[in-house]
Amino acid sequence: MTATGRQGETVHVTRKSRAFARRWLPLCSLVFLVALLTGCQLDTAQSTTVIAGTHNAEVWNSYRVIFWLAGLVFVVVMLLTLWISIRFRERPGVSAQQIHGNTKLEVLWTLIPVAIVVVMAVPTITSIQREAQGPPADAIKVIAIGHQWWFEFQYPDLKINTANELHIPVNKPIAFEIRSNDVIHSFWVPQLAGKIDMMPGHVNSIWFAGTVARPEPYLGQCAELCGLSHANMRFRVFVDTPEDFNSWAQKVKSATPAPSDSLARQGQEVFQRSACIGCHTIQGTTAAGIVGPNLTLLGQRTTIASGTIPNTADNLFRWINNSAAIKPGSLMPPMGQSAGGALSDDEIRAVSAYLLSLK
Ligand SMILES: [Cu+2]
Repeated sequence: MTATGRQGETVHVTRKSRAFARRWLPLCSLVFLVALLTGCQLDTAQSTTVIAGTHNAEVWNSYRVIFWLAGLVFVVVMLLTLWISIRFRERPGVSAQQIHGNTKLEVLWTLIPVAIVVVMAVPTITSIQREAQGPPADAIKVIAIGHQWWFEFQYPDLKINTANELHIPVNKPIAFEIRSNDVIHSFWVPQLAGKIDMMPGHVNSIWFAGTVARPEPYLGQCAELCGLSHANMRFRVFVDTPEDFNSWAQKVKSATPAPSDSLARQGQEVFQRSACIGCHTIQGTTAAGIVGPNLTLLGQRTTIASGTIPNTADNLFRWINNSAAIKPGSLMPPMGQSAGGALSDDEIRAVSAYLLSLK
């Protein structure tokens, strides 16, 4: 091929690639942008980058160093790759260049990653050491127990046992003893702390203080596949002001259920003579079962069914009637006659009113 021929061919190839870029670049950019935005979420309820607890703050210290370093590595490597691909590419009259055995370069790109790993290791190791020191002596002890598929919370010093909705006072360290009653679960409140496995036959521990008090709860959930309703195993953490926490704890401890209206009274009577009391405890009554969640002050909780549906009369009716229709695999047998249980619709409505009256 002659020199002119090669030149003409080059011009032709350049034109073709420009046309190709003009045609596809906008579309590719759009696809990339859409893919990028699908990762965005305005609802940050389960974002670990919203820091509302001491444990998350500790993790965030290491995370942001690693994140920005990884970002820097990405950008530098991409730019270098691009520059090298263009600068040393094969062109008419110029063959592609390869570099072999450049000792200076080899040493340089070995030392840089080592330095990066050292920089990442420092905050990581110091965080691990601080966490390993354990909770301060004045921490409130809470035993968190995973069940298929709900969370039990015991405050042994305060003599409180509750389920699925945890209350803690702001800026007060809480020392958790993490256990499981059946299979492996995982305790995780993205904005506060975790994840930490809840294992049968083994006690794990974690401690943190909630640093931002607010009326809305922090969402928590099981983070270890634990069976059919794993996705329905959620809980809520209320970080209260010290006054709110004390009045909540006082209320739970001194709960003496006395239904005021006749429907709730009828519900209490149905509850007491049914299978309910074999599994559930309601403080101040003869119901003392420990298989299912403790229902003391259930009327105060915002949700039922392990944090999956709002605590309303209609939802309580649906739950008691046939819990497995809401939470597949639920270990609570269907209570409604329509689902093979012993209670009529009226009786379930009365029990719902009774449970809602427990405030
Ligand atoms: Cu799970």
